Amino acid sequence: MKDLREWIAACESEGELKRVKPEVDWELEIGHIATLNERAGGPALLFEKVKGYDIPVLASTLSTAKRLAITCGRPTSYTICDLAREWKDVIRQNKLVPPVEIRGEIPVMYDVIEGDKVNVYDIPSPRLYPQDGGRYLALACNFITRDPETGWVNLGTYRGMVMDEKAVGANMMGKAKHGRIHIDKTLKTGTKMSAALYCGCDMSHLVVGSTMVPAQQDEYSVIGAMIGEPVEVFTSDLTGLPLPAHAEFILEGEIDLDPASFRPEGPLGEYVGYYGASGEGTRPWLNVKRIYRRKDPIFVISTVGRPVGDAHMINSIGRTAYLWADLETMKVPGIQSVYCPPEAAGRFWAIVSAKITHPAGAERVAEAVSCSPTGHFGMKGIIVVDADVPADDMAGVWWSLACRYDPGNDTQIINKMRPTPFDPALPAGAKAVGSKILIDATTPVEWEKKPRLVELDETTTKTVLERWLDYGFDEPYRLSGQALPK
Ligand SMILES: Cc1cc2nc3c(=O)[nH]c(=O)nc-3n(C[C@H](O)[C@H](O)[C@H](O)COP(=O)(O)O)c2cc1C
Ligand SMILES: [Mn+2]
Repeated sequence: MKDLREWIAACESEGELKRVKPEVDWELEIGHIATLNERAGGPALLFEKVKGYDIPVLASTLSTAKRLAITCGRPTSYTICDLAREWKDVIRQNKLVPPVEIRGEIPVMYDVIEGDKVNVYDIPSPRLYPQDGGRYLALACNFITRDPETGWVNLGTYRGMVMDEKAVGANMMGKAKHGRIHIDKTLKTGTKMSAALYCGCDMSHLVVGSTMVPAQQDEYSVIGAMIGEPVEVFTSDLTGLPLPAHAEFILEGEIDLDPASFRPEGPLGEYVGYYGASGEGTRPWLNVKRIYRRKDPIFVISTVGRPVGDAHMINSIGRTAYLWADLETMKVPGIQSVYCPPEAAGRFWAIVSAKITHPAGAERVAEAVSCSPTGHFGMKGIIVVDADVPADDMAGVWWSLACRYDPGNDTQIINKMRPTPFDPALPAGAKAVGSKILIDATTPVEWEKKPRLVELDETTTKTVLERWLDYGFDEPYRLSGQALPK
């Protein structure tokens, strides 16, 4: 999709969007409505009247698989696992679609606000939770920065707290973050880094901006691959950065990299459902020199916070796709499907369905996950199930844990792993090293006398599946997580 308006229309036609007409407050009320709505699996919300503003606010964008499917341009019956399988193929085949530069009428240049007129309080940034340190403008925004050595442009979803009329926090100092890599390289020759942040375009920008796309890889090209058409950009005469032509808002300027200039920032309710690693501190900020807005712009937010909200759905699809690609790249045999459940914040647990052919085969799969680029960091539980159970079939996974898992024999605890500092289960001050569990929930291949499975008759099943629609069912029969019918 080209822009947010097409995304909203697509959701609306699928009954996946609700317009909230009564006036709502950016102070706590929007955050609370959206959070409660997401917990109940509700629709995307377009708040049409925000107190003190004439700019609508879009929330709860990606908190169901159906809206993720709409975002990826796939049938709404697709599960996260189905979507991740296709994304994994894009990654494996490196099928990127680079952005194209457009000239002429640029929708987001409808309004260009500069100098004294810049006031970020003109945007209805919410304060989500009572213990949050302030109003957050960048919740569903991507920061755009450039590698001064290679020219690589990065998009990263980093939170941004409103600090004053022309200052928005830029929370990208985490060591592995690509924005941070750009900061470190820029610091070799100076202390000012050009940057922009934007929201809008369609929601694939948020999915890709908050996924760990490898360094030196341009996220615009990954978005292009996801939506099947190049992202349209224009080059800014202020910073030289490629900016998305169909964004709703773009804020552009520079970040002072001298730590003496950093300002108090945070906390924000984190995606684990607690305050922790990214609490109060002094952090860099974007000195906003220019704001671009579309005609009748729509602002977009995310609630972060406790699972399951949009942040966890994004984690789930991105980590599932990249972990799956890792396992195939590592040539781990027999992988059927992979799933990082959003309920576990989309990153702490992984389930892998695999054809096991060796007595230690399941351990091998779990160890591969544990050492992979995606799984080595912050993933603390890995469950391997047999190939007849799709990784995202939770009933099947529980059945495997109940009937194919003997804790004494099928569990390995690894006492030294790299946790995420966001893990609230580790004590404060001792978050450098964590542990992880590998669970083999497969029936041992070496058993000569295997438990006798209750099976369906193959011929009858085939006939029944062929006649499925005749019986009055609306759609052909398919379990999620299985290969899609061609
Ligand atoms: C709503 C939301 C807010 C996020 N906020 C931050 C943040 O403030 N700082 C951060 O380092 N990562 C944050 N993340 C995670 C990053 O987006 C993610 O790690 C991404 O890979 C960063 O991009 P990069 O890999 O190009 O550095 C957030 C993710 C979401 C979905
Ligand atoms: Mn990146």
